Amino acid sequence: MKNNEFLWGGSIAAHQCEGAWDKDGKGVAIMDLVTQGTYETPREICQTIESGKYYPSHEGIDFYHRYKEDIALFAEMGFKALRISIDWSRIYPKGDEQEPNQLGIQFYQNVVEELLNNNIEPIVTLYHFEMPVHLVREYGSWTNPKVIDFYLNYCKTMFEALKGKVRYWVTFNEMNHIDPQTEASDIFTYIIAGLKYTEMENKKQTLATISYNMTLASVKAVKLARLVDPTNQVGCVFGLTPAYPLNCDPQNVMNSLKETDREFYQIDAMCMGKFPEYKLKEYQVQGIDLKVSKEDQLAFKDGKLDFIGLNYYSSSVAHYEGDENNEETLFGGVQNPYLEQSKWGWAIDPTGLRYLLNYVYRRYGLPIIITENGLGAVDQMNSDGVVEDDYRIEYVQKHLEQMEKAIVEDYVECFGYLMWGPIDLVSATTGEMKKRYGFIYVDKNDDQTGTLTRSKKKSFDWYQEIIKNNPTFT
Ligand code: BGP
Repeated sequence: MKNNEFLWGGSIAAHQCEGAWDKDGKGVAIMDLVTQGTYETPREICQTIESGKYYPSHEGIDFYHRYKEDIALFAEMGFKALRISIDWSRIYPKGDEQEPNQLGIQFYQNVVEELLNNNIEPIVTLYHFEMPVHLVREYGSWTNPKVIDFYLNYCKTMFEALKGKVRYWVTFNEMNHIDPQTEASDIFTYIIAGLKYTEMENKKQTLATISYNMTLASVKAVKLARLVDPTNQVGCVFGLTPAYPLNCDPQNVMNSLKETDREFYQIDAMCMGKFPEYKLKEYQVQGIDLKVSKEDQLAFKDGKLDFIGLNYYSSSVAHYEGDENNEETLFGGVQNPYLEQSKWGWAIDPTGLRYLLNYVYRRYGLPIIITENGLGAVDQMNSDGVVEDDYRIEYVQKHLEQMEKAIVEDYVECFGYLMWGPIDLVSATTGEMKKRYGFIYVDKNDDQTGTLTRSKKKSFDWYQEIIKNNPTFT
């Protein structure tokens, strides 16, 4: 990447912050039908909007109306970049229309303009769990290749609408959680593809098809982006969790390698110019029917990524066969006795970030941007109305130290760090507000009280200093 300066900033997603879920012609997206949950209780997925239930995406933090105020705060912190997502259902309310919704396009043009006026580089994700519900009901979501065409049509609309303004595009967020090899939770498959795992008939076949079609959609979108504007830089974002071996028993080391690699076949397909043979063989053995056509082969060749986005929150420890006493963790595997966990059970492992950066860079040799990283925590205001979030500062500081080591000592080409949720927003997995990540506090509570007023936490000034003092790494 030819940036003179390191892309410091943050990442947000439409359905977690915008609100205005039915304003200005927006259609119903899959996340608009998901209620709030908690750590213990999964979010409920509804068929229709039922009164008496609370759907967090409906109000979000009202970024839709307050984006100028929020961008001003990001600019004050010194952000060089902000990753936003476009809600597909604002642009094509049902997903299969001929003509886009101009008011939806206008909103994102306004946001991008505001960012550019504040010298903040927009990094735009085209799919961060925001699919029009109609595409799920009428076409069966990503199981149907027609949805690839609708997606590409939507992408083209946005590439053209933001041409010359947006340089960095992201085709998908975290499609790697769709994995035919493992059991999934309803909420994970629903978030990504609008389908409940338990209701899938032939689970492995369905997941493999969804995953393949999304991967194909991504490489086709890369090519399209370059056709519209050859200066476009296109990446895809993956949420990766390195799996460590429990000990040096070679079998455990092997298990951990397999566990880590499980999430890489889509990246292989997007970076190596072909859908990996090893995956097709695996599918064959498992009775999964998947054919790569001649046309698809060309698409994989033509649509290699320019950069890789990494979302990193945690490492895990691969399953140890024969030891059933170890407690399962959210990321699978067993708990790591060397690491502390967040309140939501995510192991905190700064070194894992350096490990992952090395692993990914050595495998693909492509520039990397850290597109998400951060600590979900319960914040309390002190008597002066300030959140003294030293725990957050410590978390980010330690991860930044490891990132710096990866860049300076290991020569990994990492061109930016985007903290997840620099302003408090709705949690994707639980739908809670109390799981806060931000440097900016938003006065909103899980019982829906609060004025939505924004205020700076202690970490706000700290991140501002970090950005000021580290324009680049060499
Ligand atoms: C990632 C998602 C984000 C974000 C983050 C934190 O997987 O890309 O959308 O939400 O996880 O997760 P949560 O909000 O559940 O704490």
